[in-house]
Amino acid sequence: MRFLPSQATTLVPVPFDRGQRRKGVALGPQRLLDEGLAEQIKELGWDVDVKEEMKTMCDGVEDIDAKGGGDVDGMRNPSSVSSINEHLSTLLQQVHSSSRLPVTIGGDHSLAVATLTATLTHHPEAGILWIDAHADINSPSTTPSGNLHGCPVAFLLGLEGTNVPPFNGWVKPLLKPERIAYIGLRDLDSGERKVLKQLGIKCYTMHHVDRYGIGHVLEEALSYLGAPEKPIHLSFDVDALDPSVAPSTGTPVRGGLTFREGHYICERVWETGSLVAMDLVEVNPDLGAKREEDAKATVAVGCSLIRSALGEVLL
Ligand SMILES: [Mn+2]
Repeated sequence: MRFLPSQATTLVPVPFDRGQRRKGVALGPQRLLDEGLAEQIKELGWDVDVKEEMKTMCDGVEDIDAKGGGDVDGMRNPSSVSSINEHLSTLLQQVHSSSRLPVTIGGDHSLAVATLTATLTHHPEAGILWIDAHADINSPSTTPSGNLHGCPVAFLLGLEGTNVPPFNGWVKPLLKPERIAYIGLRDLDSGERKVLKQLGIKCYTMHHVDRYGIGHVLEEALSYLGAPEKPIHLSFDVDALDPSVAPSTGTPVRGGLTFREGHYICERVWETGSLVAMDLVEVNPDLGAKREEDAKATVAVGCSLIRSALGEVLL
């Protein structure tokens, strides 16, 4: 580990679901913890602590949105999304400052407003590796749904339409377009395609994974982001995986990464020694055709992705 003095990590469960419409994603973090995630990481040789502070605040999100007026300017629940993220960002910056690796467990992907803010405040040079079926780069003015879990990247880039309250009170455009690379994309809105092309953002869709293989794609993405010399933030949305591997998620899209491709990404990022933060988001144990069976599989895969990024190897 290049940027950490010792193997110490802080797990930050954030049971937040207001960046999208489907109930249940708030149950994700507890399910991962119940699966024994903290103990599993300890067995890999890490000092592990769990910061549970966000739970209490997440219990009060309905009130926050009621006071904030609900849906505003085409955005759904901007008040709770902004205030949860502002608090989470402060908490994660403390984790970075204490030289521990923050692992944020969602909850929905709107939480990346905070995780990227904290990482880029502490490591301005960090490259963002975004593993997702979606680009999450809509702005409040381009989003077809108003769901803010589809917008975190736009806020960090400071794209047109993101300079809106309550976010403009604290979110800064800390991310440069050349400091993010996507892998796994396969479901893009038309406004997103346009902005990805305009800004020349590095995108490896599933087409590229099929054509060149995950090994080649990931080497290119890592070298593009400057690893191993530069720090890496890994933001992993479980919907990047094929729904046959991670069925319990809010916006599944067929044709995704295989079990091994997902884990390979995490293993290879660990090998660089450059990981400074990780997000694992969008596990929704309430979803999936075979409810409990699907939830178990998805929770297990969430835990094993985190373990792989924290040094679990096959041999
Ligand atoms: Mn996402």
